[in-house]
Amino acid sequence: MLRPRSTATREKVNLDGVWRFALDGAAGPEPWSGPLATRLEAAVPASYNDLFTDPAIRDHVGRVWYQRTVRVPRGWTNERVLLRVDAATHEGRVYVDGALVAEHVGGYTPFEADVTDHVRAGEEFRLTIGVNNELTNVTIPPGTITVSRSGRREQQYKHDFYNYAGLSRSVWLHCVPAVHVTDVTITTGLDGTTGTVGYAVETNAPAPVRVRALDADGAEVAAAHGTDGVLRIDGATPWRPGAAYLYDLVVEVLDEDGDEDGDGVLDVYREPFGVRTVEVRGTEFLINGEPFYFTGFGKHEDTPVRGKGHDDAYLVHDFQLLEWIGANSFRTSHYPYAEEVLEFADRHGIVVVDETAAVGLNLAVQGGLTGRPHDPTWAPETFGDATRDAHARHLRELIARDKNHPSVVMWCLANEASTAEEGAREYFEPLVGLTRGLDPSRPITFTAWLGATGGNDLVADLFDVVTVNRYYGWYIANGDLETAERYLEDDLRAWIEKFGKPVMMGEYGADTLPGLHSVWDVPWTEEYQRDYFEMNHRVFDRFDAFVGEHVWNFADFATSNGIHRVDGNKKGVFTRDRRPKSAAHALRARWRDLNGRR
Ligand code: BDP
Repeated sequence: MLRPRSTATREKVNLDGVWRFALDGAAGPEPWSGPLATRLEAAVPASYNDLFTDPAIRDHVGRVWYQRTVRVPRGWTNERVLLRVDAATHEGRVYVDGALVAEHVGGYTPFEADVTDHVRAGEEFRLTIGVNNELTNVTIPPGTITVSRSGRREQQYKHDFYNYAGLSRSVWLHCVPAVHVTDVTITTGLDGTTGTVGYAVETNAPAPVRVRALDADGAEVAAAHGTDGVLRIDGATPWRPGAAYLYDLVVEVLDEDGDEDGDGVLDVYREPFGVRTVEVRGTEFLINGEPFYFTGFGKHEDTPVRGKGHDDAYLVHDFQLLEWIGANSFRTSHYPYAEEVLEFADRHGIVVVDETAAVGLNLAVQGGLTGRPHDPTWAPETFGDATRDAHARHLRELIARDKNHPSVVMWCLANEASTAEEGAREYFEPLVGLTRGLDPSRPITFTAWLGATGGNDLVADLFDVVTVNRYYGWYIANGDLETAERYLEDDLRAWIEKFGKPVMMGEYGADTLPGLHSVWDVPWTEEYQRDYFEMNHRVFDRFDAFVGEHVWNFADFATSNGIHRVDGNKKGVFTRDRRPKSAAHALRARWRDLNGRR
């Protein structure tokens, strides 16, 4: 789905700000039918949970309502008017005055509605958006709603991060001309020093199309007519990790005479792209034909007060910290991040493993922790065909949204699903096929949980890169790094020997309380986190097939309550307010050295 942009033929109005807000039930049976009866106001973009002091709002399970009035710019008389919601977590319902114009399930991908027939240029309308945070066995991510003995509806889920909800990203009103571009797909290659730029343009009605590639200075370097083809850029500057270079593809829809009079451009869209290749060969991960070793983190969209609300200040600061520490990459654990994040990564040469929101498709974890038999993960009453259909829809939306970002070098289809359990292959094989069909240009991976090993995993051969999440020295052999080292080495060796593919660490980490110190191996101390990483790195460096290390986590983050968590997950190398723990300095020394050498 194209991002709204201002061009010579398109305009956009950002609808962020403070909106009226109410819990479902508190605002009448049809909250969209008039002004929302409420005293509350909520910031957009932001998760609503931490904005208010009332626990009934923070812990609400169900729908909430946002409302504001919007004036359509008076110049938009002959335009199509679209309303775009970048994210409504996890389900959104949009009303223009009394009319339902859009419904969408999935909290981390955008959706839009053509509202032309419901609005008038120069006039105001009432915009009401209902957002539901419920997770079930057929949503991605999944969850279960239970009712406690005291009668409270509670949301259970199989991931630790807090189930923040609301309008966590921007909302836009934008306009496009009657005949317009609806999609652009760009796939690049390198032929010696020539960049090849495959393009495919879709329009809402048949019309002549012209494409032009501009370099970073705005000079035209290639052009063609037609809805698809390949442009060649001689002496192209590739997009490289740490050295981003972006071109623009200017796509023009022309009138019937093909703009021969110089006055026939019906629509213009502009899509940035980078010329680069990605390939897995043997046990190597290659970007532009050169071996790439991932250094960086699994992150979260998580900040105080805003929750998962996108924030440009944190965006800039987090990327500064990535650069400071020598990280060249991160994984969008455990859901697609705001498009602003990927655009920033494109501009700054940070490599991204783009992950779906499929986290928690695993009932074996509970069994593993309690020793009790667990329900089968892959069954119609738990995660069956309907779950997989939701997963497939989500994958389609993710790839449609992110396919043109040069920073995105790999899709991660799921985090820690139960891939060693009967039914896993039947679940994943069609999703792998779907992903490869939608995007043959990028490698794919998944992250393997502790219970899936080189010996028992049922799906790894379907993927290009094996990403393992391992907590030896934390959940296993806690406080005993010597034993942990042996477990880890055996574990990694088994994956490497069995599959002959590149292996990387998707998560390794230790909860750490800043300010806690010890001369011994005491978990939770700053020294222990540092030594834990050092042990991991010793092991990684023993394997040639090892292609990267993503520490868990970049920063401390909010979780739901639980006996394993004290005010959230503290495995951050930075605190939640982005101060470095001691391990940050050790990582910095290693990663700067590694990146200097590679
Ligand atoms: C892993 C999960 C991650 C958790 C982490 C932890 O992938 O989301 O936060 O464990 O327990 O299993 O810290």
